[in-house]
Amino acid sequence: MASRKGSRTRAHSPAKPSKSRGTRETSNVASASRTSARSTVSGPTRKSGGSSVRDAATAKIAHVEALAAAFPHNAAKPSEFGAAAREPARGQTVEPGEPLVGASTLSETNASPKAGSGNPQVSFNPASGSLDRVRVDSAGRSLTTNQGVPVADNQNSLKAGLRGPSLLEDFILREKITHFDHERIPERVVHARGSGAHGYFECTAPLTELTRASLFAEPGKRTPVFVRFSTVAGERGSTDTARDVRGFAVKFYTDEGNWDLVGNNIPVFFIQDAMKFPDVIHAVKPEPHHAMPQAASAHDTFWDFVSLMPESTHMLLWVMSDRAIPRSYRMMQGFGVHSFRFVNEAGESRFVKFHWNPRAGTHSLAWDEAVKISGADPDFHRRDLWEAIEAGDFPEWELGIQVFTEQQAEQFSFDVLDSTKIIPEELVPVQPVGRMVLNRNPDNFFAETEQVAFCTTHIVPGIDFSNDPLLAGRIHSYLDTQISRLGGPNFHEIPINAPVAQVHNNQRDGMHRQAIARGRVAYEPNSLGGGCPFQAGTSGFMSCPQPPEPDHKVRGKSDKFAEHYNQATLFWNSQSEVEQQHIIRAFRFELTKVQVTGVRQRVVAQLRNVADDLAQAVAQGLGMTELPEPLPNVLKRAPRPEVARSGALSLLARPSQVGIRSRRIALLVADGADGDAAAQIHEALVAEGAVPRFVGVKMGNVQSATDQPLEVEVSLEAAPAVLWDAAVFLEGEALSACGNALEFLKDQYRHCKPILLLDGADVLLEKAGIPPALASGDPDPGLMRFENSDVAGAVEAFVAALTRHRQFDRETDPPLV
Ligand code: HDE
Repeated sequence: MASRKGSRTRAHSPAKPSKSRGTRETSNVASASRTSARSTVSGPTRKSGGSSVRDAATAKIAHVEALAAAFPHNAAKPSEFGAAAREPARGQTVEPGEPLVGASTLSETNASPKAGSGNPQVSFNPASGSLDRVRVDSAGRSLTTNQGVPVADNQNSLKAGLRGPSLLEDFILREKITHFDHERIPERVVHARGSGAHGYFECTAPLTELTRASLFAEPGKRTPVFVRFSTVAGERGSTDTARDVRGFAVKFYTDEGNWDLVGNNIPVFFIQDAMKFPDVIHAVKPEPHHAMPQAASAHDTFWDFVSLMPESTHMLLWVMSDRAIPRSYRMMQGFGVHSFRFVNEAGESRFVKFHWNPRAGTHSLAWDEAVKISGADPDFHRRDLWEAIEAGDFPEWELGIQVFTEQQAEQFSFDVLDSTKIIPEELVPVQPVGRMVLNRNPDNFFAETEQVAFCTTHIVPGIDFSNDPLLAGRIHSYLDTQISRLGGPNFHEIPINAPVAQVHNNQRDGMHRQAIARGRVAYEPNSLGGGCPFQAGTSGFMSCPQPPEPDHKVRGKSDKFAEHYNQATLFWNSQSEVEQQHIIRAFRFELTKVQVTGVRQRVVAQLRNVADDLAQAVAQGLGMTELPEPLPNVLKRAPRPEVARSGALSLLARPSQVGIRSRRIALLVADGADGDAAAQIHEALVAEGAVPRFVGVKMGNVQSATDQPLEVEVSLEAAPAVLWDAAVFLEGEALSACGNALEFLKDQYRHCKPILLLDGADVLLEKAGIPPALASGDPDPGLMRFENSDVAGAVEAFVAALTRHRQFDRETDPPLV
């Protein structure tokens, strides 16, 4: 028999078990009331006398009676109705006189290494909190079965004789194989391919005027986050660098519960109403008859659908832009897309849109590069994120908000509930309010990144939904999908999903339940649990009241939703010339893959409503001799857009704020390279935070001209040009004899990357067929030739070019080399 540790009585304890307090005598049954306590059927009609209480069982009965008496009726009931319901009352609650009142069993004080310490943690749910409680390490441990039984032999199955048949009896083999057979769970319906990391969000500006959300309460306040980036269309094992929207989902583990901001790297969406989501996804996914193509929108069904859905036009411009082939997850923006609401302590609400801006700047791949990376390293973005965090180069974003009122929204030419529209920053500026830093890789991909469950319904007091009809569908979809993906309604208990805030409710049971609820009360209102857990009243989550719409129950959209092209034109006009060219080429590529000419025609007709120069260029690329008529416009007269050009929409608007940190640089070496120059360049680039590596024709050492051996870290065939941001050729002449090196140089050139050439530049350029100057005759600032004696000058020019990322002046269509 174990004793309860520490006194747990309350001052107002109605019945005080005198000497035996703190000790439950679970044997020694004596009095009549004690006898009734041993029965689980009925009990005394009169209360047992407090003074005669001597043991835990009768004490519990007395305390329960006292609790029940404290609730003569449901005092909170009136607050459910009429005007009172606007301010829900805090639930009625009475503190029980003894912790044992809430116990499921009097025997809970009997300690055991499994059942627990015998000292229950009252008002506490250890299933919430940090991941330390479930992290496993096997150092110094022997192998066991899942039942903890040590395994003697992990090499051989059990057989009847050394050459005999295996035995069904081998429970160890069967447990191992059975678990293996069930290792996979269904992949996400969309966004199946992704990578994640832990970090924190730090509030930099207090937002108490706008929202009561606790994470924005004071500058310096940090909230843990887990972030998952993803592509949309591809399956779990598909390539990272497909042309696609990127998911940007952030789970904030706030002290008032989890908030999931499940956004994308593009601020608009293809459709306006959730009703069309299965259609757009079916159209973009591999075609159902032959399951092709994987992770690509370049096929008939996608373009057939979107060209019949003019509201997709704006999004199509973004997806055909370089936004859809980011250089890195670390170098892309994120957006909440929908208008949400901020609600302050006084219950006042305003609309809010969320923006993530990367400190590393917004940078993208070249399309030809993205295609080649898919072969060279399909995990390109996953590796990049992992390596940056391991190296201590923590990715960072600034969180910005656009806040506006209902009255402002009414003035806009577009509807703020329409997710195919942005709010130009010229209309509502983006104000910075915090920063997010990703500083820890997961321990285990499956347990964390695969099992993390984002839901738009995970929202905290101070934030609320708007009536965006796309958001409404998401509110249903995410919770629903996790139930089948993660096997039941208890996915919130999987450690990566569990909040750090305490969880207390009356939800019970279901597949894979982890929490063991103490006590017998699983309903509310109750008196037997002291009213707990009680409703929080106005300190809890309160939905923001919204004025009713005039016509109830209608399937339709407001008139402003019918304008489909203004913002597509705005996006087009806001791009630099280079970006426009990339958009044209992306449309050309995608539509060339479309086989039905009528669909191609329809897309060009759609583009005529955006800009004729765009439609014309795409049509030319497709060999169309005549431009089709523009698609008919739903609106007779489109409203005048407020903004004709918005600088913020160009990727070039956000250069790197961290210089060339984490940029991967190939230092190509061959016999005869200047070892001193190689070492100096390497050192200078490391000092800038870049990641230079020696690349050679094959692994091993090359003999430098200065006699010290240079060790090749990776070969040209294992790490081709597309995996590097820039290259330095230290010994051109020797390298010019190698086809792989020439190919490397050509790709670096074609993808507009900075190239630094030292010894033997002339012969190398000549053999690769690379023009030493731009087509205009001007020198190519990204193609740098230096004497070995001027390493300092070479590095300076190289770093400056790399900070600009690409040398687009060099680009031609088709490419020169
Ligand atoms: Fe999603 N989306 N979505 N989506 N979405 C899912 O939830 C859905 C939409 C987004 O890393 C699914 O857990 C509907 C917009 C991200 O785990 C699913 C609609 C935006 C992720 C789902 C949308 C997103 C998802 C699939 C239209 C940008 C990955 C698996 C009404 C604001 C989260 C899952 C992660 C995932 C439904 C539209 C972003 C099926 C019905 C708009 C980043 O529930």
